[in-house]
Amino acid sequence: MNAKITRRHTLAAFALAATALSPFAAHAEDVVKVGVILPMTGPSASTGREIAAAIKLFQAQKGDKAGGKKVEVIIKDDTGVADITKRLAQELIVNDKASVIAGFGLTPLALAVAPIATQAKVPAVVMAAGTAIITEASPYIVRTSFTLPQNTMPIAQWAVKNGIKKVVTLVTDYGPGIDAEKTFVATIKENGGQVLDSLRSPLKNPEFAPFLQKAKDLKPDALFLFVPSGQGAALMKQVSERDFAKEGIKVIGTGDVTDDEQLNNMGDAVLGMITSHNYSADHDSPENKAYVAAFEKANPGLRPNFMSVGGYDGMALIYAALDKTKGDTNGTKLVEAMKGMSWTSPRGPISIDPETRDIIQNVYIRKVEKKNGQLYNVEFSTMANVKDPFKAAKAAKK
Ligand code: VNL
Repeated sequence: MNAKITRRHTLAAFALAATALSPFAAHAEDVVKVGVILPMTGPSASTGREIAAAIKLFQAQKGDKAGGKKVEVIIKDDTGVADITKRLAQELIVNDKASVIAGFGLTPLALAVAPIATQAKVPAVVMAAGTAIITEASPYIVRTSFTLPQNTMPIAQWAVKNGIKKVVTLVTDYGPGIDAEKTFVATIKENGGQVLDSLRSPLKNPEFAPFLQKAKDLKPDALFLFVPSGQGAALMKQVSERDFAKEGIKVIGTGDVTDDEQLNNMGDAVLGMITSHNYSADHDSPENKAYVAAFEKANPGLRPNFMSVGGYDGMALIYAALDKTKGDTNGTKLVEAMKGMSWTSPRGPISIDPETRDIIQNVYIRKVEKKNGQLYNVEFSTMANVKDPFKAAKAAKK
């Protein structure tokens, strides 16, 4: 009798364990699929690497449940080519039944999925791209990265305050670069400054030397720079070969240039460079110290950069939205749930503007300094709760 009960219990326990392990255990409706499309190879691979690592860290820390459902992340490599992003988005939605798509390493890749998100009514969480217009391309787009006007405005105002009158700008010739240029130029001109030239280098196979030489010959008070994440080291190598400081020319920019992933290899020539940006691995908060320590432990030799926090916060937003809808995956309800959400990120306090679905966040002015033998962007001033200036200007006109 005793033996029989024991045996029956053992069998029951075995059956339970088998159910839990079986791939068919969770009913399809209990699983929420998040399709993440990133450049994992090609020239923007560092962006894919950073975001994928942050997503893995998020799930390792918070588990795989949200709104009572199991969240399954599927990462796909678009190699940075918009046609591939588009095809992968369609496949993830139609074949894999993804309830949310996310990632998008560059502006053209995010814009390529906008019509698909609208048509399928599936939320698309932009974790990397930064052209202001992106959130206007679909009512299903929500952004956890940044906009270039948002990140540029503070350094432009810093330049004005620090007596910089004559400037040259050099940006990468596509959406985010043009947004950065427009913002910087407008702020300088509004304050009585002079723009000697606005130079643009191509996105593919960038060549900086002729532009830098031209900028130096014009003898401005400052040279403003923007290049996308991954190109900063190549640009700064060329900058340091031409002693701008000796000519009395300050080199400033957005934090994309002094990207945390590459900064430490840029050498002492970047010491003292001033930039403005939404994230520094050196940001002094308990949340960020914990984030950097956990990220570096999970990814030895890799420092988390601003792309990584876009991915980490994008996951936090998707989890919070699912919690709020109690696991309802209706895309319209998920986007509604995301609007107005606010929380403390490793970068500081952030929220999703309910009007524009764009991120509102602090932007910091930072200076490259050496700490324990490592180069960091050390924040020394904060502009709190910055809304994308282009959208703020539109809202003011209404
Ligand atoms: C973009 C903007 C990409 C800023 C970036 O790195 C960046 C973009 C890849 O919108 O394409 O740092």
